[in-house]
Amino acid sequence: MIKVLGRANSVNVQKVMWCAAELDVDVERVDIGGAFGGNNTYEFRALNPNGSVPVLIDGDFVLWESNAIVRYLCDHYGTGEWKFSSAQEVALAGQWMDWYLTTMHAPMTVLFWQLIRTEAGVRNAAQINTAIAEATKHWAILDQHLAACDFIMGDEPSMADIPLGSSAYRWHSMGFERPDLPNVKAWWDRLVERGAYCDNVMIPLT
Ligand SMILES: N[C@@H](CCC(=O)N[C@@H](CS)C(=O)NCC(=O)O)C(=O)O
Repeated sequence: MIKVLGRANSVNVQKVMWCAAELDVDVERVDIGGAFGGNNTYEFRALNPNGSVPVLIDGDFVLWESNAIVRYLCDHYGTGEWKFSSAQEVALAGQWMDWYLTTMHAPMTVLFWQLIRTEAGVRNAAQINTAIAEATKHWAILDQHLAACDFIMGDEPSMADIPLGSSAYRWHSMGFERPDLPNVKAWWDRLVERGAYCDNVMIPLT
């Protein structure tokens, strides 16, 4: 059976677990990282020299970087909308996945650390406001895209939805005044209807 090393409340682990559940792939997840530790051992760093989670072990194949793992799972185990047949579809899905990583992840991480991991009395309001403005700019781009489709690649969910969709739970659950982005909200409501999403992504933030 495939193993995923990583704690369930890591957004990067959630991407992988959500994807595996959508593909109906059985996964044994092992709690590593955060309060569980275990990611700074010699054995773990032999698997992932970064000491970060998730790590996927599929037989003798080892892979780290959550987006790469999602791509591998879809390519190797996906069917239907979970496995693209054209280079253009793969590239477009990759565009949104990479965009999340290079653009959206940073302000969303500031918000998460400030609003969830930092006590109310010592939060940095300037950092929070800058991150909200930055993230809003990016979510607005997705909102415009989603005006024409139910999911990022069209009528059905696909790997393109995984990174942004995982982050969307945090965006809609953290306590701040959200701008009105109706298409992003409607897309998130569609994700919430999916058991695989609820079970693996909608894990209490605190
Ligand atoms: N770019 C990497 C980032 C991995 C990463 O930073 N993981 C965090 C959890 S979200 C981690 O391992 N933090 C240390 C820990 O959990 O102890 C990926 O997408 O897999």
